[in-house]
Amino acid sequence: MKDRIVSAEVLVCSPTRNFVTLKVVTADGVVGYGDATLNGRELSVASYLRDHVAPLLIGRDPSRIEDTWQYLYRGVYWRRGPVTMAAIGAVDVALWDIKGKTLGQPVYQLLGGAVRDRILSYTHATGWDTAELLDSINAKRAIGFQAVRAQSGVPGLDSVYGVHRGAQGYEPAGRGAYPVEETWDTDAYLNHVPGVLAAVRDHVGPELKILHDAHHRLTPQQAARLGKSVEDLDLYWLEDLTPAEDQNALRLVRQHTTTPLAIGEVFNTIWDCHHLISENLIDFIRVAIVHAGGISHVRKIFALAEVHQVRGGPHGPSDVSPITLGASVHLGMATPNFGIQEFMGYDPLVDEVFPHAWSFDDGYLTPGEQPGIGVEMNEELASLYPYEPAYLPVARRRDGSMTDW
Ligand code: EZ4
Ligand code: CO
Repeated sequence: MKDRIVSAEVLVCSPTRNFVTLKVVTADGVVGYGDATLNGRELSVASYLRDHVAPLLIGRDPSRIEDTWQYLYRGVYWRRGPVTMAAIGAVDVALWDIKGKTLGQPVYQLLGGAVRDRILSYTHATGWDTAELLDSINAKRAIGFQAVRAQSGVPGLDSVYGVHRGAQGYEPAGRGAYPVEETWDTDAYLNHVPGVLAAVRDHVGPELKILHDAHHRLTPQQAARLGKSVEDLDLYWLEDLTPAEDQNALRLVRQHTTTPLAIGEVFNTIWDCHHLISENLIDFIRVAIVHAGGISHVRKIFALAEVHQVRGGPHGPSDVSPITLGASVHLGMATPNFGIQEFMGYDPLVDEVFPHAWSFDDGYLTPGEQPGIGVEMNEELASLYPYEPAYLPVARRRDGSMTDW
């Protein structure tokens, strides 16, 4: 007899930061986990799942992954958007996890099997000044990374995206009832950052892959100027140069520079990026498995990208759970045009709450051979860390007007 879903439960926990997890259980006792974390808006996805999706899952055949995706996407009328798509993403990953466990296979095998032995990954290096940034890069290289995202402070600004405060590693979300307000000055940033990236290239030599994230803060003209000014540094990519809503913004940038462009961590569907991909306006598409509808949908985005020589470079910050990272690594193993996986790393407590078969070694990630996604949840430990309100910062220009964070 066909197995049936008998429960779908939403687990919200905050082991150093908030995570939303969907736990799906079948009549045969198979448990699948999906990540539904949407940084700073966690409870909205928890409610969407708990109040509107979980009841519809009960009694469904868990093997019908694509049909369930279509049911939750097309069956709602109100399509797309980060909340809806993170909820669908969580269901999708939980069902792939169940399928893998039911068939006794790691998910990458079900996606067609390995096309590579391991997944190249990059991590974040950060410093308030160039000397500190170079130390941070040295430390990341010492643990094996061959690709590093370099972010530095900007003279005259007290907080800058991607740069840590105090002794802790960088974590953009801050606990508390209100978002932190930061002051941002794009001119100061543009005057400073090309010199920093040049110093980084000079320090590391030609081999290390260097990436940089402008976090949606530039106009197309400013972005084109930045791309041009760092062209000789042979960056692996410049990320999120312009706000991501405007799919035409990168055309001007493209016309002026050969620096590779990456975008898409805030995209939810293939409809957010099909133009960028099919018009060859980007080199890397950065959708996260959780925020773009799960493995089933991101697989389609990557397939479209393959036609246009665009590579996958999924988002992998600390705010997507180890379940999403595992799902991303499985998909990467089976995707010919996969480029690189962001791997910010997790607090040891997060690794303990989500014990995982995936592992990092010598700059590469591998999914492990555990059936399913290979990430479980220590629910008892998680329950000791209840949800805490936390927000990403907001940014204002020097004149007080709001700008993109
Ligand atoms: O700011 O995940 O490339 N990585 C990033 C991240 C994002 C956060 C937002 O939740 O841009 O650090
Ligand atoms: Co980014």
